[in-house]
Amino acid sequence: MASPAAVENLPPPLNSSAEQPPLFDGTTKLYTCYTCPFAQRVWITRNYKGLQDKIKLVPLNLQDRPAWYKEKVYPMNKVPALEHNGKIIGESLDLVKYVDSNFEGPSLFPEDPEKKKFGKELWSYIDEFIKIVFTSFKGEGPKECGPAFDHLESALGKFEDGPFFLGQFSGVDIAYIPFVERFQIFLSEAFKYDITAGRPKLAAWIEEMNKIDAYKQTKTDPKELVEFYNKRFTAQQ
Ligand SMILES: N[C@@H](CCC(=O)N[C@@H](CS)C(=O)NCC(=O)O)C(=O)O
Repeated sequence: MASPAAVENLPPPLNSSAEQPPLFDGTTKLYTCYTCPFAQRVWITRNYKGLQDKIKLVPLNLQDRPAWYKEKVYPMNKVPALEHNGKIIGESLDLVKYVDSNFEGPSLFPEDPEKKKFGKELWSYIDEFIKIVFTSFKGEGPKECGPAFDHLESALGKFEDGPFFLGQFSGVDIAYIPFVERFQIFLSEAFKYDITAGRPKLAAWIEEMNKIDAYKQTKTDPKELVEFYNKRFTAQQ
């Protein structure tokens, strides 16, 4: 098993002129995009479980996507998708669970019933959290999305055996971090808003997350992110 801290040489993204890697040749592949927060969840999971040698990254250039991806691999034409055991599986949250239960490495979901229950609650809140924050970018920003970050702050106070959502590091942290990472950068840049001000638990959580090698290597480039979000959200106003 590879170490979660192993620093990889990342393969370059494939564009429309790239040849398709052999399909169903027995290698497990994660079709991904280095800047996609959904795909990042599965990437962190793979790294944390030390599966760098077992799950090969196949990065795509989404702006200039190879046609074979939609035609032959994943008709939804989105990333992430995992090729495993003769099947293609999509949807990032399902994939975090799938990789956790079908591969070796440390388990990402606690057995404790109270933690399981709270984990489910946070798991079903995430899409709403993302929607609230994205919507706020086109509106009043911090005023609208502040309560969603307060919700995270209060959730982080639920278990005292660690700084993570379920105390110890889990799949729930993996589900949230790619988005909190991006929201922190963009709210600071575009609205001069610090999501950690007055939210010490959120601040501590981000700090602890930043120490996790499996995550560190997957972080997005802040400058590119700001450019991309500026185009996507503020330029249309
Ligand atoms: N619900 C999906 C969302 C995946 C998704 O939207 N990925 C984006 C990239 S960040 C994508 O592939 N977009 C390409 C497209 O929609 O054409 C998941 O959680 O995996």
